[in-house]
Amino acid sequence: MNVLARPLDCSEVVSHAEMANAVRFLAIDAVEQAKSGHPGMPMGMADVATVLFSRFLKFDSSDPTWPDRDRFVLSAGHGSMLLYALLYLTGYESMTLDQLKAFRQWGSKTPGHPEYGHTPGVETTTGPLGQGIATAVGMALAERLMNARFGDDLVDHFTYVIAGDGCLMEGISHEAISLAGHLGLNRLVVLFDDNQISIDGPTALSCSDDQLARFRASGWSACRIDGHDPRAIATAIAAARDNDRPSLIACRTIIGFGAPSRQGSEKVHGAPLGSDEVEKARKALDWPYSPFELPGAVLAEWRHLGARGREARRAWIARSRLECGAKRSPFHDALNRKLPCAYAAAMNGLKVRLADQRPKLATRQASQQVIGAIAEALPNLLGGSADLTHSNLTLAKTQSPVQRESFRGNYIHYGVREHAMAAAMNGIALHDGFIPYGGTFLSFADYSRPAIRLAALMRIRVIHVMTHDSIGLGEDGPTHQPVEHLASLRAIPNLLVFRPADAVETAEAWDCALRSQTSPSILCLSRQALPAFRDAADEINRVALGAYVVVEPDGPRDVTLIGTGSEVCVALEAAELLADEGLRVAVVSAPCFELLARQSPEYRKKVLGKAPRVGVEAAIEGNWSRWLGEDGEFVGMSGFGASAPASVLYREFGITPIAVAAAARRAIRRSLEGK
Ligand SMILES: Cc1ncc(C[n+]2csc(CCOP(=O)(O)OP(=O)(O)O)c2C)c(N)n1
Repeated sequence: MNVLARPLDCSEVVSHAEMANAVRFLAIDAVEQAKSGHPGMPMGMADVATVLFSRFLKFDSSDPTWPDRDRFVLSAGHGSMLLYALLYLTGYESMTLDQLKAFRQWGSKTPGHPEYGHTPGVETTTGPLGQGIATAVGMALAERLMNARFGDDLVDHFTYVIAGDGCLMEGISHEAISLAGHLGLNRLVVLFDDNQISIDGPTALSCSDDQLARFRASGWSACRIDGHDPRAIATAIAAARDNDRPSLIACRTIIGFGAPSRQGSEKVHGAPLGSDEVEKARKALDWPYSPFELPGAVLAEWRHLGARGREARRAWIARSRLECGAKRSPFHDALNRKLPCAYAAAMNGLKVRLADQRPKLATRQASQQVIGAIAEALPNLLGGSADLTHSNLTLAKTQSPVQRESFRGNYIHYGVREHAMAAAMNGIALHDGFIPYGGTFLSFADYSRPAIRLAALMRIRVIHVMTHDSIGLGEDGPTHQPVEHLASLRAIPNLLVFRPADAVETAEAWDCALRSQTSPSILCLSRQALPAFRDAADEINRVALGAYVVVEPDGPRDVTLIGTGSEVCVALEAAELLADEGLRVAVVSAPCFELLARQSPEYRKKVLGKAPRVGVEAAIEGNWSRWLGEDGEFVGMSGFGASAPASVLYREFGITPIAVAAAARRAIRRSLEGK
């Protein structure tokens, strides 16, 4: 038991039941007031949450971001009122009673599902089932990695998760528990709301898994308890904390506990109880108070609990001063999201070298050189791949694998678990201490997409290295050739999708991704070698502009050719063909549409020009029309690829300098006819 463990009875004057009922009724009343929400889960899990928060969770409500706090993840995000009630009761400043009364309303701190960055005390955004538990695996992993580097005095906390049947039914949960079991993440404790009910009715309608056997098979310890018995809950959590494996505690609960005619049924999952049933629940649970009213002693006891971690936090601050001194230390550096000076020197040195040597490289190879050049300057860079290390080229020579025997490594073999990798990277970024990047093929971005979307929503720095970014990968064929992926990823708000065209651009794209503290990034990289066209005579990061002019003709432009990634060199060759005919052709490289959209209208006009435009990208057209305008032409894919050598595919699908030149002539002709 840790120093925060408490005796079983909450206090002399307030019983466990009263403490738990405070949570229950705040949830009931808020859902009732909002006329929408999910009362069943908070009512069912109030006992478990009360025991966790009152006896085990290490936190200080006055400092929601204290680095050594325990992390609490409500994976069953629909039960958000459970979390909001706890934040209010334990005294988080921003969570007032008025916020609970404004549950699910515009501008409130109490949105329908918990949102990271919106509500202090919410560790991660949840709602899409299964994401929370997988994100928590990343948090628990980050804790072990930080602990291995900085020791128990600075890093020594648990990650607790409340997950429901839905979370465990989702496929991502399996990838996540398998990874956690493999790595032996013993600081991870999952409290499973084992109420056997989901929206359609009893889980028996659709699921007959033996969850305990399933978790045990993945290397977890697992037990089942009565989720309404505080002693059983406390005993199980204490045992879980004392375990050398991650732990599942299946808490058998009654959904909607206390609502006499609805408890135990799906009817209480996602709708207000209604005033009659609320009255009955008040009688059944002996809670004779009006909506949002709390007995003073109960609130006082909860507030006392919310401040109980203050001592532990102060002791931690004292220890960290002793360990690290007042000045900067590696520990502070790890938590500081800014990049160290040594990084800028390493990155600039590489750019100069690449510009001098002008190597013909696949951009995945260029990326490997980037990682190699910056890894030592960025000790908190944490690499990995979903079993494609040798294709993604994500491993630097100086990196070593993370293993359950040693968390001192800095490269994670995520296994063939793209979705869990993406969610774990979210958890690692949320935990703080590391900049996670992970590799897979671009065509498998769809496997990771729900977690990528959450990273964008949460505004966190996570870097996806997605190689084999077009038909240019060749013989593996259409299953592996992304065509719609660029467009679909570009559709996610706040996601930076980079498609660098040569080695210098690849370095610049990495630089942008590392500096983007509030956006996740996807680096889309080629399998095939690409010629260098950039010299880096100056230190300006041109990729950061989103698009820039590579070739500007003398005199007014007749046409502007815009390419991304491997098709910039197609545009450059097309420009030569057209120039031979006396046309004045500009070529623009557009490695990041999102960053281009953030530039001033003047800059965009200057780059895109007034002349007709032709876009070229070995992918479907998607949202290119924004850059090409009404009169523009697009040269790319209109369906799936095929299995053949890359050069044959480019020829057969008509993504060639000749095709681009022909499109340019058409665009010029049309524009002349229109004048
Ligand atoms: C990925 C995903 N699919 C579907 C939903 C919609 N949904 C929300 S809760 C829920 C049922 C979850 O059941 P369970 O975890 O047992 O929650 P409980 O009924 O116990 O509250 C569903 C299908 C969702 N939020 N996320």
